[in-house]
Amino acid sequence: MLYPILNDARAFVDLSGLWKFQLDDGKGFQEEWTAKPLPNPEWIAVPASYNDQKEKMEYRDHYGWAFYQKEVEIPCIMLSQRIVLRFGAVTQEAKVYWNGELVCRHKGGFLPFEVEITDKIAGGKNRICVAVDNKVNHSTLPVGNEAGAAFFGSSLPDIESVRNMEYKPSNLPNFDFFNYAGIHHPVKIYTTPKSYIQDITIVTDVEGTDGVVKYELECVGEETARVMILNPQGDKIGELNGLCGELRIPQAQLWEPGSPFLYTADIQYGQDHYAQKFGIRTVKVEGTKFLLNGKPFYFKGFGKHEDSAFHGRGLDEVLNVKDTSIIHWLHANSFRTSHYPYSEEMMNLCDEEGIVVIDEVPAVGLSVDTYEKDPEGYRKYNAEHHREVIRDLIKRDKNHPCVVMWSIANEPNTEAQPQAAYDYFKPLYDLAHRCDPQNRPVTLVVCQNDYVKDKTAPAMDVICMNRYYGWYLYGGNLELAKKAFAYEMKYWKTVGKPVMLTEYGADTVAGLHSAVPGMFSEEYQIEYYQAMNAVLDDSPFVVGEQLWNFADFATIQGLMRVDGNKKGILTRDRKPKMAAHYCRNRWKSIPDFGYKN
Ligand code: BDP
Repeated sequence: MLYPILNDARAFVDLSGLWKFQLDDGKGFQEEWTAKPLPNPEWIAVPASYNDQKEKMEYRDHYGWAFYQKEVEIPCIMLSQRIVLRFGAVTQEAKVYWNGELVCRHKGGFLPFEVEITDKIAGGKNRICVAVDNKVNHSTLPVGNEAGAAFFGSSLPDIESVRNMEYKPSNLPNFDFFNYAGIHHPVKIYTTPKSYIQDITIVTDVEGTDGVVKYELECVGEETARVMILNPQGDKIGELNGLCGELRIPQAQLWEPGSPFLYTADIQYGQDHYAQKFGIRTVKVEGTKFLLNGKPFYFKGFGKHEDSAFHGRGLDEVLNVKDTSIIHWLHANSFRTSHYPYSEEMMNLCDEEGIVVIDEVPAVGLSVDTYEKDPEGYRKYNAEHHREVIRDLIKRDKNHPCVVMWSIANEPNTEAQPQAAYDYFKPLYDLAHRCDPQNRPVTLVVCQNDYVKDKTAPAMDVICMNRYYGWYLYGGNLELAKKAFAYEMKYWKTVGKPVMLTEYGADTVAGLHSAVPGMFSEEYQIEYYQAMNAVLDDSPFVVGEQLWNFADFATIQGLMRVDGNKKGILTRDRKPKMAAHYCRNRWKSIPDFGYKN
C-alpha cells in the first residue's frame, strides 16, 4: 500500500490534531453515536494513544470501544479527483463511519488501511466517526486472555463468589507491554487522478559492481507508464516504459549502514505521478553467515517499543529522530520492531539513516500451556488473522531496504507441543517467503525453553532466541548464568545456521548503585552484559546481539513491574544508564561487517 505523498499529481490533508472523543458506556452503537454528535465528548489528540491523555483511570484501564469524531470540509479543488480516507494504524480494531455510513472495518492495530470516499462526499461538513476497540483475546494479535490470570498475576485460586460481586471485564494482555489503544498513526485524506498507480514493487540485485533494478506496477486505468530512475544525487540515469521492466546500473551505490544510498523510481502513469525510493542491496543467509551485500553482517542493537510518555504508542516523529540519533551515538546498527509493525514514518527514516530492521508482525503471546492442560494448542488461535498480518506487513514494507528479515512471531511456545507448533508455523514461514518479492530471510523469535525439543526454531533461516540467564534464570549468579548460556550454545552450534540473540537483559533502576553488583543496580546490568557478550564473542555462528531493551517502557501493572519494564539501557525519557556507555564502547569496536570472519 503506497504511502500518501504530495506532488504535482497527488495531494493530502492530514487530519492530525484535536478530535472529539468519548469512551463507550456500552450503549454507543445502540444509541448511534456513529451517526450523530457524541453526547458527552472530550478533546483528545490524534495521533496518540488515548490512555495517558487524561487523569482518569477509566481512560487508562478502558475495556472495549471508544469513539472519535471530526467534521471536515473537502476543498472543492480536490473534488475532480479520486479521494481516499486513509488510516496509518488504529489499535486494535476500527469501524469507520462517513456521514453515519459504515465505510470500512479493520482488524489489527498496527497496519494501514484505507477506503475510497469519492462518491460519499457531501457539500459542507462531513462527519467522520471512528469506533475503536481495544480488546485483546485469542482471535487478536497480540493475544490476550479474556478471563483468567493476568500476565504477571497472582496464582491464588480464583474465588468465584468475590469475583462475581462486581465483575467487570478487563483486558488481560498475554504480553509484556501496555495495551495502548486509539488512533496511533495519522489519518489522511488523499487524492489521486482517476487512473492511478495502486502499488509498486521493486526488487534489486547486485552483479559485480552493477546494480540490477526490476520494477512492477499495479495500476488502475488504461494509461501507459513511464519510469525514470534517479541516482542518489537526483540525476536521471535511465528511463523505462511499461508496467514492468529492468535496468542495469553500472557502479551502483549500494545501501548499507554507513552509506544508505537511496535511488528513486519516478513513475508517471497518465496524469498520476509517484516517486518511490529504494535501495540497491542484497540479503542472503549462507551457512552460518548473514550476508548483506555479500559481506558477513553483525547485528548490534536492541528490541525497541513504540512507547513514550503521554503519546503512549502514538506516532511521535521527534522521538523517532531522537531514537535514530541515539542509535548512531551508541554505534548500533539495527533493531527489531518488537512486537508489532512500527510506523511507516519510522521505516522511511531507517531507510534514510541506514539502520537495519528486523520487521515483526504483532504475533506475541501465542503461548500454549502444557499439552494436558491445553489439548487444543495452536488451534485456538486465529491463523487466518496471522496470515493476514504477514501478508499486509510484507505488502506495506516490501520496498524498504532497511528491512532485512521478517519475524513471524515473538516467543510462541514451540516446545510444549513441538509438532503442533511446527505445523502451525511452518506454513506461515512459507507464506512469508512467498509474499516477499525480495525473498528476505524469515525467522521467529523463540523464548527460553527446552530448546532441544523445539522443531520450529531450527526450521527458520536464522535462529533468533531470547535468553534471560542471569535474570529470570540464575538471577544474581552471573557465573552460573554464563556457564548455562555457554552450555546451550554448544547445542546451537550443531544446527549449522546463523544464530542471533534477540533479547537479553536485566531490569535496572536508573540511579541505583552497588559496589558489589546486585540485581536492579546499574552495575549489575553492565556485568550481566559483559558475561553474556563473552559467550557471544566465543561463538562464531552468532551473527548478532540485540539486547532488551533500548529504553524502559510501560506495561500492565503487576508485582514484577515497578512503573513498567526497566530493562532499558536508556530510561523512558531517553537518558543513558551506565550500560548505555558500556554498549557504546563495545559497539564502537565491533564493525558492521566481518566481525566474525
Ligand atoms: C520476553 C518478552 C518481552 C518481555 C521480556 C521481559 O519477549 O516482551 O518484555 O521478556 O520480561 O520474554 O522483560
